[in-house]
This record gives sequence, structure tokens and C-alpha cells, in this order.
Amino acid sequence: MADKIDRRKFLQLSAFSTPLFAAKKNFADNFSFLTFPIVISTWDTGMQVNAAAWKILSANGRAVDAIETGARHIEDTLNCCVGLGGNPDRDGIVTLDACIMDEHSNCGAVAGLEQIKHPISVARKVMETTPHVLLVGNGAQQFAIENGFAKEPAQLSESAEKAYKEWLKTSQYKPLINIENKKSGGPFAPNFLPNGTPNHDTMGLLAMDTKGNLSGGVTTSGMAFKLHGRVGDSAVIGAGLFVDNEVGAATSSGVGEEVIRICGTHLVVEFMRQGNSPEMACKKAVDRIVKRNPEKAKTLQVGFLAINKKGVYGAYAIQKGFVFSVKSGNENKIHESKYAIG
Ligand code: SD4
Repeated sequence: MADKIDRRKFLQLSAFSTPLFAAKKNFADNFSFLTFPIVISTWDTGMQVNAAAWKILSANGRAVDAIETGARHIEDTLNCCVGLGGNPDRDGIVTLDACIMDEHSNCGAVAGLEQIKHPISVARKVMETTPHVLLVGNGAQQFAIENGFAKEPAQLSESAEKAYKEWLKTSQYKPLINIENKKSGGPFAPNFLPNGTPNHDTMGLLAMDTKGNLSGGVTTSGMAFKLHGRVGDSAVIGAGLFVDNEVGAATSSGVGEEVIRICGTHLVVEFMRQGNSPEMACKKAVDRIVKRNPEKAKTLQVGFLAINKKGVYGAYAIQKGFVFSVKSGNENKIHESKYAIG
């Protein structure tokens, strides 16, 4: 109880003081610098996203605003893994999935959204102005347009068009593990392999603001060359994203179907509620996927990223290659996740 009161006082104080402070250290996790505000996000592209989100967090802004700002930044980046510049489905159409969740467990999502630049903001509109959680396809687009979002031309980015043409030569659909980060060397990894083989990428981000409140968001064009109408984990609350402001938050990247099957991020948060560190919680969720079908697990990638209410973060993936980016007062860097196979 005393601890709770102290912490509350501490958080109140923090809201009026400089946002860049180290609260205390906790060495229970491998990646554990208890500092907030903090923003963590999937992949090396997360460095750019974190920088955008940090502008909000460092000005004592709300975590959910930082999430939206960070996601919009990457959605604006052409020839990148998410947003309208991302890879299309097998019919050559870019369809976007996104979701957002705040500290009050409010949430909103869109799936299969076409020709709208900022699905994360549409998801937020769903969250804040409707009694619903998820809008899909034409309905989501209609809602976006009614709410002032511009309808963009149905046009593939240069890199997506190249990858799609290459893919059309065989039209073979075979999700692969995310191996691009081993090769790219740069901050913006392509989400297709040089020969056009289908690959995928996603931006999931989690933030804790100076008040200690958590929020998260995900935005993606989903698996490259997916069936038209396919929705992945990134639009599904409890799969690609879950936030419980009393416990922690989690997000995922990789083969969405595997994440949906185990309600992945909800599971990670529940593992944290049971007292597991973020890394251990992610590991237990990964183990659940691997255990279900160890042979299949060798052929795919899923990575979970989590943060708890103390600001401790951690990650775990099926395969080597999952990386994530962290920005706080103490650090600004890319971490390699531990993994189960390989
Ligand atoms: C999906 N989870 O659509 C997304 C893809 C992804 O790294 O995360 N790629 O299934």
C-alpha cells in the first residue's frame, strides 16, 4: 500500500517536472531501464517512428497521441513496409490494417482499408467517435471519407510495383520469416526479398507517457500478396495489440494468423499480470505457437514486444532476426530479440 501511494505521488510529481527522468532501475529483465516516458516499436524502422513519437512524449503529451504521431510518420514514408507504399495483395491492391488502444482500454481498428493514407488515424476516429471497435473494407473507407480523410489514387509505390511484378511471375504464396533485417543494413528495410518472394513487415508501437499511462498502435499493409480480403493480427485487438494500463502492453509482428490463433498480445499481457517479466511473457506466447506445431514454426516468424507498468520492456521471437527500437531518456537504439529456434 505504502508503495502504491509513493508511486502515485511520484507519478503526479513527474507530470510537472522534466519528462526525462530515470525512475529507478530494475535488473529483473535483460532490457530493463526503468525510465519513462518511453516508446518502443517493432523493427529497425522503429527508430524513425520513436523519434516522431518522442516529440509528443518529451513535451509531456499523452501516450496515445505519441502512438498516432509515430504511426503516421511511417505511414507517410513511401517505399516502406507499411501504409500506401507497402506491398499489395495478390490482386495488386494495397489494403491496410491498423489498430490503436489507449490507457482506458478504449480501442479502434480498421481492416482492408484502401486508398487512405493514415489508417491509424481512422482507427482512432473509430475509437473516439463510434460505439464500435472495428470497421472493414468499403465501410471503413466510407467512414474515413465522411470524416475528412482524402481518398488517394490507387497507385502502387515504385518498390511495391517492382515486387508485385516479380511475384506475378510465379504467383506463389508462401509466407517467409522476416529475414530482411539481416541483409538490409539500413534503417528502412524493404519488405520483400530481391527476387520478389513474398515477405511482410509491420509497425507496432507501445508508449508510456510522463503520467505512467500506456497506449499502443499497429499499422501495416499486411502480408505481401495476401488473398484479397485477408485480415491479419494488426487489426485485431488482443492479437496484434493489447494494452491494460494496470499491467502492461504488447504488440506483435510476423505471420498474423499464428498470432490470432493464440490471441497473442492478450496472452502476453496476461502472462505479465501473473508476474512474468515482459521478455518471459513474450517467450511463453512464442512457446505456445511453437508447441502447437514445431515443424511449421520452423518456417515462419512471429515476434512479440512488450512493456510493463514499470516501464520494463522485453521481446521474444520464433526465429532470429526480429529487432525492435527503444527510445527513452536513457537510450535510443535497436535491440535484437532473443528467439526460440535457430
Ligand atoms: C500480418 N502481422 O499482416 C502482419 C504482418 C507483419 O512483419 O507483421 N509483418 O500478418
